[in-house]
Amino acid sequence: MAKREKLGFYESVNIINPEDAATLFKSEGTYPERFTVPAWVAYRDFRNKPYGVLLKNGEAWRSDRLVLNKEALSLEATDCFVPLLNEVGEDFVNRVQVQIEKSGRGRWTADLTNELFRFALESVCNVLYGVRLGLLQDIIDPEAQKFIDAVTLMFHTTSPMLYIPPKLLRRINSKTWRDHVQAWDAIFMHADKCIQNIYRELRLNRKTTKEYTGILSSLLVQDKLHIDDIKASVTEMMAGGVDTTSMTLQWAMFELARSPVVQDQLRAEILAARQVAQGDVLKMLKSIRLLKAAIKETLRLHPVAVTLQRCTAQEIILQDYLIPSKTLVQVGIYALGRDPKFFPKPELFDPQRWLKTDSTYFRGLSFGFGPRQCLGRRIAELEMQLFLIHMLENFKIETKRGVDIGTKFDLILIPDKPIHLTLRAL
Ligand code: HEM
Ligand code: 2DC
Repeated sequence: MAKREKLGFYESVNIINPEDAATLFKSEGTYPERFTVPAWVAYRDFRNKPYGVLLKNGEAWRSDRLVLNKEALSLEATDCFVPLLNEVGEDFVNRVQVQIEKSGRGRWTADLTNELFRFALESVCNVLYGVRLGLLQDIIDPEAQKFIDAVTLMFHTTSPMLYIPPKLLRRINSKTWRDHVQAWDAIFMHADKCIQNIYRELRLNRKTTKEYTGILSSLLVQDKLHIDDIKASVTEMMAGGVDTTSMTLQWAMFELARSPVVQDQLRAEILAARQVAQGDVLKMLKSIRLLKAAIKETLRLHPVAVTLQRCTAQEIILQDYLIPSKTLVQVGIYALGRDPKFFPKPELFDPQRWLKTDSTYFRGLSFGFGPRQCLGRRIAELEMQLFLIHMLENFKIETKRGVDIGTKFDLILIPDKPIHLTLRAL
């Protein structure tokens, strides 16, 4: 059951059983480490860039992460994200409405990949910087589009370097390495520009406004992290905020298009929640359990990360095997999500399965687990909830029947062909 395998030249123990995952995560300790993506470290070492939380370990990771948790995961902070993400969701709807009017047919059919990239970058930047980039307008800043393309290229060029050492590719000056460097250069350059703008503004306007102005301002004002560490982690969050939520939303709309009954249930839940909350969005988010389950269900079938990994901090026993300390263990969350032993009728898109508390133990792991879990989790969840609320209130989502979309590994998991969705005005 637990299987030894090689990931390139990395040996690892592979598991999918939720009980084993529980054992692994319960023993991970204070400084959990995952598999370090070699290409990402190689770039930073090559350019002499500091690591953010994504790549740090030990005490350096923990002290940064504790400060960042307060800004990105605490309830205090996340309540402030809601109005920022809500307005971006509303603007996406407006953009779709314009496209529908242009078509003159009451509907719009398209591959929404780039539209969703723009939405996701607009969203994460509003939370990070408290600034609208205007990416939901017809004409956008070419720098922003470059950033989006750079993140995709960065992921794409990372995967070959899981198997071939980046040092080697660098020595032979291969295209993969060059593209990878170019991609990260573009990412850092643009993020730096955004960060500098806020930094400058903050120095000019010394008056401390009471209004919430985003994660970066908060970090700068607090002065608990060194500016280089702030920059490194904010850059990671900006890059991490593009392909992850956008691809998940695309899959979510695809699944809802194929399950019109579920789609109607969600719409009914949202309408009821809106009425009860009387326009208070924060309140509304507390009564949309099925929508939250639908997002979990989407990530079960379409996780962003194919596996979770931990380097064991101590000896553990999995399925009668003794796993030594410092062993890389991978939880195959893609395989887990599709295994009938753990999810009956796994091919069925059924959000309700998450509302039965007895069958969810260590199964919802899409954002990882514990102190090392996804730092962007709350941003991602709120962004996706608010997006789907507004979309379902305004459009019927449809897709051509019988089109099978598979999954491709491009470091993150993505659709293996374009998904065409139709948005019909309600
Ligand atoms: C880490 C998934 C969106 C930033 C992770 C991990 C997973 C994950 C599985 C590894 C966790 C672990 O090892 O336990 C996802 C999914 C997303 C998403 C499914 C959306 C659907 C985001 C967003 C951001 C972000 C929007 C930025 C705002 C990060 C960072 C880490 C991380 C910085 C590394 C944290 C650390 O090592 O301390 N994510 N993510 N992610 N994610 Fe996300
Ligand atoms: C890729 O074998 C496959 O959230 C490898 O937002 C193991 C592995 C290790 C780390 C994982 C990675 C996989 C997939 C992408 C993840 C990453 C940790 C964080 C990252 C899951 C499964 C991601 C997408 C972050 C990326 C932030 C970055 C752009 C600065």
